[in-house]
Amino acid sequence: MRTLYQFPISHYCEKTRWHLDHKGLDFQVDNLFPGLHRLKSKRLADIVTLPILKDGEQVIGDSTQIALYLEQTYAQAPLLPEDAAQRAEVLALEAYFDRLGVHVRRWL
Ligand SMILES: N[C@@H](CCC(=O)N[C@@H](CS)C(=O)NCC(=O)O)C(=O)O
Repeated sequence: MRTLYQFPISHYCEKTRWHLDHKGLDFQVDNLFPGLHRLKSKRLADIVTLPILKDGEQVIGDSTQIALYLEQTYAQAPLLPEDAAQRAEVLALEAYFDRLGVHVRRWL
């Protein structure tokens, strides 16, 4: 079974939900309480942020790492283009919007 440890309101967690949905992968969510989530996130992946995905025995933290893991593990419905230049561009855009996300969160 796949479990996504998340905050429902987090845009990083939403990004991972989109990736799982896009690949047609079933998952259950475990909604954690902000602050107390660190008890579980530290134990699971030794990080303090969500999302964290548990896929069988695999535990992956960070929405970007989860996307790369899904892409490598599940071939269907690719998240990234095959062309190397386009792939690099998508990853650069993704990193850019991840940084922007921090400012959006602060503003909200
Ligand atoms: N780079 C991380 C950022 C995730 C992130 O900042 N998550 C926030 C929620 S929007 C979080 O878990 N914050 C909790 C904390 O810092 O204690 C990712 O892409 O997963």
